[in-house]
Amino acid sequence: MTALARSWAIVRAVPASFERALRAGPPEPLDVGQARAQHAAYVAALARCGVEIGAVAADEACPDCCFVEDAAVLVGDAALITRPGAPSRRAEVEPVAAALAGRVDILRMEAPATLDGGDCLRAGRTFYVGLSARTNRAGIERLAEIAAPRGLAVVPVRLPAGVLHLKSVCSPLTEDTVLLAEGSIPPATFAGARAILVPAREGFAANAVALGDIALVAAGAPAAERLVEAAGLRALPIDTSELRKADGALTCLSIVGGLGGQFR
Ligand code: CIR
Repeated sequence: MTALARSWAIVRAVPASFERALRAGPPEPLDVGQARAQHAAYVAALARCGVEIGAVAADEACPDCCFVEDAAVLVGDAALITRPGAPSRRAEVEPVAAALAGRVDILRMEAPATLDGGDCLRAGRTFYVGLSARTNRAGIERLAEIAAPRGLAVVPVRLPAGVLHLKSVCSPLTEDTVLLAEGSIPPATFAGARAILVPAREGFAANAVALGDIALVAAGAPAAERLVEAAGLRALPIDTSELRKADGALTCLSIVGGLGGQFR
């Protein structure tokens, strides 16, 4: 496994209250034990890739707290602590800010701004940011304010109804390529990056965690695995099907920093 020197990831455990996590889909019961086992396997895979793990304890008052990506966005040497769009998720951010504090500068956003990290995709020097039910214009403007002095551009992306976050349908694979679920949003959205189209039947696998020359890819998506490998990365299948029932994809479960040329 390739060692990713100096890279680290903030992750957060699955609470017992996960059975009450927010979700758009049918209310089939969530199996907390299964979600915990899948989360543990995901964290172990990150560690096997050489990523140092910073673990934050679960908070039973926050059923969605394992989806740590939504609580902060890394912007170069800083982290923008978000104000999540779902009011039930706002208490998630402080422990995540504390975990990030020793690693990067901490910057804040104020009401009425809202932003979820799942809406923010960085490819090269550009952040593409979903304008969604969770992220509003004021949230995007705050991110742009922080990104501009760091030489990063921000491009808003209006999302179709029914798409929770921008990264529900895509994710960065390298500095200049993104995986994109076919039929979700136009490939031309990413002016500075090439979109690699994942067949719609495997749309859930368009969200992968790229770590240098390895990518964690949702299990059960052979076409997506082949596309990732054709792009020159090794695909490592990870089953997070139980977490997906609560609308969580692979990137949602970590905030990864220290990668040479951060592109998440
Ligand atoms: C929510 O609805 O907020 C959570 N159940 C799922 C959040 C997934 N996070 C992400 O895509 N970054």
